Amino acid sequence: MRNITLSRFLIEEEREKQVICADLRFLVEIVSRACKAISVSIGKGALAGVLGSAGSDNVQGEVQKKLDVISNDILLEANEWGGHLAAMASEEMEHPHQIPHRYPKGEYLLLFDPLDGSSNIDINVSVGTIFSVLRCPEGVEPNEQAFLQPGVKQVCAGYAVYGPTTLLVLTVGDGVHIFTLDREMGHFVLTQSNVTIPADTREYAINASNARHWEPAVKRYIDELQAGKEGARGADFNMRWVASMVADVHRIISRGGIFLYPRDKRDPSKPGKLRLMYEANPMAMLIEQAGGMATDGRQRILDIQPTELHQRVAVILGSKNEVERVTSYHSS
Ligand code: P6P
Repeated sequence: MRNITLSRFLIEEEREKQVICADLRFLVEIVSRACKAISVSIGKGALAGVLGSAGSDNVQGEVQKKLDVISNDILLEANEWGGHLAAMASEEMEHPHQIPHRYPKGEYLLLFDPLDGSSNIDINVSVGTIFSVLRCPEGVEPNEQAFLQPGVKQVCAGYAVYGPTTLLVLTVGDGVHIFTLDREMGHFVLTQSNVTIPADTREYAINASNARHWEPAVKRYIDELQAGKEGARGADFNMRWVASMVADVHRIISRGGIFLYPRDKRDPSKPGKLRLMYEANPMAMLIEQAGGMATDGRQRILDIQPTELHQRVAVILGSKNEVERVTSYHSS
């Protein structure tokens, strides 16, 4: 597996399995190159003066870190000239980014959270880039409406995690594959293919400081985990919360677990904190492709029909049997 680069993997997916076409292969390669550039920027940190806030807020009303803006710009500049995209959408931009008239357009819509978990940047904790690819409907202007497709319509999803190593985790609908950045050679090398998530787990991830805001179903589920051997589950559980979705999801992709960012009562207008189009949907596709499950507590995330580009959603994903259990508590 050592010598299978991302490019070779994509060529073989295209040639031998007809799973992807040349334009989608090109798109993934361009995004991977942008993630390499983001990894280099992050790696320089304070040495390049890229830490700290950019002095602006994004459309979510969140303080933008310098690296949020840098990462967003890297992805826009890398993708706008290639002729593979109809438009792009980002957590950092209120409206879709149109392809400049001087460049040709393609059939794909690229959505991304350029630097998820960026509140962790200044404390040197893993962060990541999350991306999702849809087809632009035939003959449709690539405005916001064109993006509002349920997650089942994704043709590709992935994330880069910038940690001790930089990894690219990718699915084009044919399983989940992990590539490690070989910094000396400057390319991603396939290091794990057809990743599967165990159906059971003894590890959960949730921000427990929100417990008083949770719905009864989540409260019941977490209380049972915390009751351990003496409780209804008859087993002890462990908890992890990195507060960087990419890092928490990568742990689940790597060894199983359940991640919950449920709806809570703090702001009824927000059915959760995480965004559907460029966080929940790509992660849900990856989790399902790896044999896991992803719901909002009541329905499959990938079936949700979006109404707004930046809409939020409750997220419960990971090991199938645990996600099924906590989802069943919502309906009982
Ligand atoms: P909290 C990062 O800001 C993020 O969007 C996700 O990456 C992460 O899972 C979540 O928010 C953390 O939220 O409320 O625990 O800080």
